[in-house]
Amino acid sequence: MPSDTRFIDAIESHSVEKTHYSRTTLQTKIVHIGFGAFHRAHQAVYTDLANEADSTPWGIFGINLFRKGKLTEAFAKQDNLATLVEKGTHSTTKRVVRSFTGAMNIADQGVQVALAKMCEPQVAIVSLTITEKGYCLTPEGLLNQEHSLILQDLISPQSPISAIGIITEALRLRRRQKKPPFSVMSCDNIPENGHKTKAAILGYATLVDPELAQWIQDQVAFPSTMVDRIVPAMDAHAFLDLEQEMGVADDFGLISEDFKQWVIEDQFCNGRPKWQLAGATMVTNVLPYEEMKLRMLNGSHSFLAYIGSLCGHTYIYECMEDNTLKALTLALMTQEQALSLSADLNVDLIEYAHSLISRFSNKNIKHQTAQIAMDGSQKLPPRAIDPILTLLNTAPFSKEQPPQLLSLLLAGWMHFIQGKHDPDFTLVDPESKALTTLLTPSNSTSLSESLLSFKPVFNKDFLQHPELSKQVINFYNAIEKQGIRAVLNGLSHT
Ligand code: NAI
Ligand code: CS2
Repeated sequence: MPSDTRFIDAIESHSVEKTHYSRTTLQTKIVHIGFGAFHRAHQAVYTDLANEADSTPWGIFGINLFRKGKLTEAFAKQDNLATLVEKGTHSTTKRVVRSFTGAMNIADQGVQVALAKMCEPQVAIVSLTITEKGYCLTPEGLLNQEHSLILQDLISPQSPISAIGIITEALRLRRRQKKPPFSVMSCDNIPENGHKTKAAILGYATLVDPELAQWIQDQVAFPSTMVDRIVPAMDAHAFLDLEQEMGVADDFGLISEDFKQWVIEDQFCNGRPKWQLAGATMVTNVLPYEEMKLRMLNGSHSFLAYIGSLCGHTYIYECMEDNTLKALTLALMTQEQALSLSADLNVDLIEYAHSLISRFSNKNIKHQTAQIAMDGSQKLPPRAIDPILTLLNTAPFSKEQPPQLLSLLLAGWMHFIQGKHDPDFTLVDPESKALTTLLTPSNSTSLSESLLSFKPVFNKDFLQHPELSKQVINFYNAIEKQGIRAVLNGLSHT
């Protein structure tokens, strides 16, 4: 029974959107790893709405790997309910999300408690939002066997610490206990996220137990998904805003934009909620959707994260108030990224680009450029490197005339990671150590040339094209000598 009835009374008495299905029969059928902001404002909402439309509700149990603290106990006290304020440019929806059954931190309760949860017989899906780095992949998309978490898990696979090790161990236990497997569904911004998750898990399982790897190969489904909703990290100001909107404080509460989209490859090995009843699109191949969103939305986000930060903008909506930056972002979407997409989705890409500009312009969403700028080593390959390489063979571009704005994005990242634009700068990236070493000045090589040797971002296909590297270095030098504003003004897209 919830002990904090004050919280429940407050949200009951407030005018909030809420579902009405009975939660007395709500069982954990989904275990979600990476119980961060995005999952709670996206997949949890879709599941809540699908539960309302269907007779068999699916409950979600959240697991955090590395976070510590009493938050999960506080969540139980409010009966595992969470508030969400969805803010459009002109309207706001206050919502209470009712699809959760509980949450835990492995760092507090230990991995065996998490494994026991994942082995409950009715669990049918393990989903993930663990950020790009959580998959422990090489730049080629295979398991990184040298990754520190993987090395540790290979020593003690039955007490794993990586998400990959934990899922594999849970599948091993289920197989031994003769329980059906669960589907593994990635909801991270990674192209072909299902295939990559499968590659990581099979790569790891093969090292631990080849028979188990074969069983996973035969029995477990890894649907890919394209996910979209802008959900900024909460800060003290956002929590205050949320409290004023909802009439009650909620440490689990979030503020998101009002838009949401979810495209899911419909291949599950043990059932799924009827997410289509909540507006999700079920497809046989999610790749074209992922590519469109990752390049046009996320690629532009990374452009604004680096170039916008160098211009002194704290939030994405401020970048959209900067006319030069806004025009360049639209040009990046329509004149570069849109041309790099491999399949025709029958989507009007110009209209899509304008809708993204309008979402980015939403002043009610305080999305920090610095948040998006994090983990660039993981984000740049799918958002900038892959499209550039495609565009070298796509008119009007060529190997001699590479795309300008994507090159500028890369040069912007090279400046950003030096932190000269911000006296309080800290580089947040899983490769920060290697990058910091490359940033140490040497007499023989310039910093930009030195960074071009950073393999997680600049793969050998990229380095095969001297004009491409030259264009990135030219932009790098121009930013250094003339300043970012002069470089932007010198481009012809405004
Ligand atoms: P968050 O910071 O609120 O949560 C991140 C979660 O990932 C935490 O639970 C953290 O413990 C976990 N994590 C971090 N490193 C990990 C590792 N090495 N292994 C396992 N778990 C790890 O971030 P948020 O907003 O939930 O975003 C998470 C991911 O969701 C993003 O990286 C992105 O791929 C995806 N996403 C986020 C959107 C957003 O607007 N916030 C929108 C679309 C997708
Ligand atoms: C952002 C995304 O942080 C980032 O890298 O580009 O989280 C973005 O907000 C979402 O993908 C929108 O769906």
